[in-house]
Amino acid sequence: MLKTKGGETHQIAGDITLTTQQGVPVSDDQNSLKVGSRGPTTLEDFHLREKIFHFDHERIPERVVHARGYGAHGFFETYEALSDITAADIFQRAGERTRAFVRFSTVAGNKGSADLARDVRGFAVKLYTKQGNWDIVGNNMPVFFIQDAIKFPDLIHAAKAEPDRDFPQAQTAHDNFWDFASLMPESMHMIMWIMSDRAIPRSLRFMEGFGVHTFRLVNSAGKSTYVKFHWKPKMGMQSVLWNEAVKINGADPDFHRRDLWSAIQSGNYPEWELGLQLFDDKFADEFDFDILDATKLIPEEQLPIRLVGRLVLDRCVDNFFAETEQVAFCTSNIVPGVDFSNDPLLQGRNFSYLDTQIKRLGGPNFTHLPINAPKCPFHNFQQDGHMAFAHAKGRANYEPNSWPAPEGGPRESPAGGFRSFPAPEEGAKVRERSETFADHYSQARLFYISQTKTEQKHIANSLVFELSKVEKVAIRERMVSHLPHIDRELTALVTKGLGLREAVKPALAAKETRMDLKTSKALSILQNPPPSFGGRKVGILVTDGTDRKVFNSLVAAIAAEQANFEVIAPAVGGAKASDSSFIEVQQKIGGGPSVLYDAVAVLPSVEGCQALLKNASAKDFVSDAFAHLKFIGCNEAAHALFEKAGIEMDEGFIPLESAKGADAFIKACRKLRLWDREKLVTT
Ligand code: HDE
Repeated sequence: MLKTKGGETHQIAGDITLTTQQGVPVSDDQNSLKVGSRGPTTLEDFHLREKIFHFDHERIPERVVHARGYGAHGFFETYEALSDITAADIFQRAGERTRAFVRFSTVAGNKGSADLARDVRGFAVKLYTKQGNWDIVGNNMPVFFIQDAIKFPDLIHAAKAEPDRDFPQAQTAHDNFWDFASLMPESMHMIMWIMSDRAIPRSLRFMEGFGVHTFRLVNSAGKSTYVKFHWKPKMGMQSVLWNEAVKINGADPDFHRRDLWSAIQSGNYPEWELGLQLFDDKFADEFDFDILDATKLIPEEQLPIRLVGRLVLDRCVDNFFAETEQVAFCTSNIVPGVDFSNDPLLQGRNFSYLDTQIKRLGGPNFTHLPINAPKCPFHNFQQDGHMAFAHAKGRANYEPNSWPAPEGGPRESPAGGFRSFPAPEEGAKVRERSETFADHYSQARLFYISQTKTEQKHIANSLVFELSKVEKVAIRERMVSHLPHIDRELTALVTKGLGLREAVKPALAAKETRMDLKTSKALSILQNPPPSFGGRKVGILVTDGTDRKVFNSLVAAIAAEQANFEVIAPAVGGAKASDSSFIEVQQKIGGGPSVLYDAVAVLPSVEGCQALLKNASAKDFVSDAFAHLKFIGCNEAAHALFEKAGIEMDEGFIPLESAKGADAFIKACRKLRLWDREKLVTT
């Protein structure tokens, strides 16, 4: 360290010397160049100017939708060759691994918004195949709000903050959103999804992904098969409760990104299987709905999913900006063997994504960025533009040309090159929606009736919550007027919850709701429980004097289940266990509320618990865990805390006095929540 007149800190270079962007070594990075130490700053200070100029330009426009996101690297592994169905190179060889990058996102909130917003989650996958980059830019819900791309700007304007006041942030609970939705009956199916627990996932690792639109797979003989893409999480699905979501947003607005980061850093790599629903024209013609309508899904029970590979995320980014922020997904990035359908939403997206990248990343050369560049060889005669740093050598920058190879550059490949499926198309040029898109309610009903009673209640509760934030009564009522077409009981629950004095007259329906559709178990989270408690997290509350043996047995049981834990104590410096050994602590009480964990264990000593009784955060820890239906492992000393918090212990409390107790606790945790308790607590 140098001693200086002003007392500022100077750290002197060892191996790495600080330089300007031009490579000029810097002697002093603490002081600008001035005329006398108290005089004016000089304009010739090129180091100061360069440093501040660069800082001033650090921001790029955030994405207009899906601004808040988090990405990770990984690979896709093909289970079996699918050459009978598609010529896509990625599906030609069993066991082959292809590099992948995935970005998860919320839709409505700004880049700095909180992770647990009630929202759709983006699930965008870039597959760096040997025949070019293939982007499957999907969501965690299989349907969408609108049927035609022309309505997208309206949908997003209505969902995001209102333009005069710039709030609310990352919430649909406001007049503009529900005004728009209630005037768009086609959105009702998606409304059921976003009002369900699917919109508040516990972890990005525990949610499904969907390509949403119908695509085509085309084999080398030119035969086309329609396809819907699905991503199935290996660790099962799981969501939080709404009251929990609200509190997580305060306790840890980065909850989802921290969870993904920690899982990958600790070697607990999240994994999904790619599923295909494959069908032909005959199925499409006979299906109850139009396969080009993105507000409809094809139930798995009607068209089973074939699992064809797995996606593993095993590496965090080195730099968030360079990779997650600059990654540019485009639905138009497809490869030979894959093709589009005429879904009008998909067709509009194919324009939008390329267009938005040019605005966001500042020019046409965003494909040169390492995260966006293919990993296979690529050659063309495109050149110049802002920030071009990849270019061909030599003289030929056009073709046809008569320069010999290799100077002559690349040429087209009729045999291996991308060819569009020659679907015969004809028709008058019209602005018209097909009549086959007119059934707006049948699948909204299908989704609702496929849920358990608990899940149905959550849908009703969130409709009541959101519509209670709507100020204009006419908007609330217009929204409720759609519900009779979905389910009578749902209508009654929402009408009552909103305190509407009279029953609302049902909206005019373009088509009557079909009552003959069979329920689909696959649409429910609770009817598809996870295989284990693995990947989940226990919060262990300790004090000085906590029983070491009990603590150790719990930690061992958690490890055996491949779950994780954090220790919470009065001070982050640690706790002294019963045998005077040291317990490492990750969170101070208050900093680690129980909403951050899937289950909790409360293991104070008798004296330690006396102090907890006076601690409001300790009481919140247990009362929230109880209200959020969590399993609570505890020793006898903890009972005083439950009593103080007004909790009546039930079968969700598992005694932790011995190693056997720990196993019983983890076994209970596999159910994730004690749903029966929900009758007793309303949040
Ligand atoms: Fe997007 N969408 N979208 N979208 N979308 C964008 O592209 C758009 C739609 C989805 O992590 C934008 O790069 C239109 C459906 C994801 O970087 C933009 C329409 C689905 C992401 C855009 C839709 C999606 C985006 C903004 C209606 C699920 C984040 C930034 C026709 C299948 C990708 C960007 C990432 C992002 C347009 C509808 C998923 C503006 C016009 C349906 C996951 O181009």
